[in-house]
Amino acid sequence: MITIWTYDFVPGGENGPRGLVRDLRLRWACEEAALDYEVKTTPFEDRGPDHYARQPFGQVPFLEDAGIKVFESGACLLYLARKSELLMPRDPVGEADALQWTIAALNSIEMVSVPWMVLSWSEGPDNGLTGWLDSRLAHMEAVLEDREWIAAGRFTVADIMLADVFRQTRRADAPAYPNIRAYKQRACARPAFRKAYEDQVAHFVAGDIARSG
Ligand SMILES: N[C@@H](CCC(=O)N[C@@H](CS)C(=O)NCC(=O)O)C(=O)O
Repeated sequence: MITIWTYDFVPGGENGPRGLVRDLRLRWACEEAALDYEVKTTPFEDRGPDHYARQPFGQVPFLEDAGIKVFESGACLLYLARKSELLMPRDPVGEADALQWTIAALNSIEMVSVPWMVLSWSEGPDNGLTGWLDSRLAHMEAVLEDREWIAAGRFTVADIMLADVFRQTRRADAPAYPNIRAYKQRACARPAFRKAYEDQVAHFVAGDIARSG
């Protein structure tokens, strides 16, 4: 049984992160591949030594599977992808394609989209990183012109990562990016995504009830 860790609580409300916490990436992969998993929690507010021993930055998600411990959502996704061809093609060409796009989502898009988001809290959506982010999104808009999924001609773990990176980036919803929007909608229409999303939201609602009760 795979165990996925997330927080016991994150703020709710319109701008809260419920539905966006990165354990969703892991839940989604397990749902796609019908892998058995459970979800456990670590405190959001009092992050203790146990948490830092599992995730050196005190973040989530991290996972455990038969004594193997993995942190970083990208590493966790690639770990899970080894368990199912549904997530990662077994032919070397398809595998390399899915691998490169998983890393590109993290290291060429999320590496600017997250700092852009943080800057936008203080400086607004037109900030010093907007040009860089727009350039990455424009390239992705062109790449997605003629693809249903990003790698290997079919849905793979790379789509989980890429679609979720887009989900976290409000800028990706701009009218200039219809292909990105359509791609994100396709990904989020998948039953495995819906289940992962609804379960995560329900998890934090249940946490509210436990805290108030
Ligand atoms: N690079 C990390 C980022 C993890 C991350 O940003 N986690 C967020 C939740 S989605 C978090 O724990 N934020 C609280 C914090 O950074 O203190 C990964 O992909 O796993």
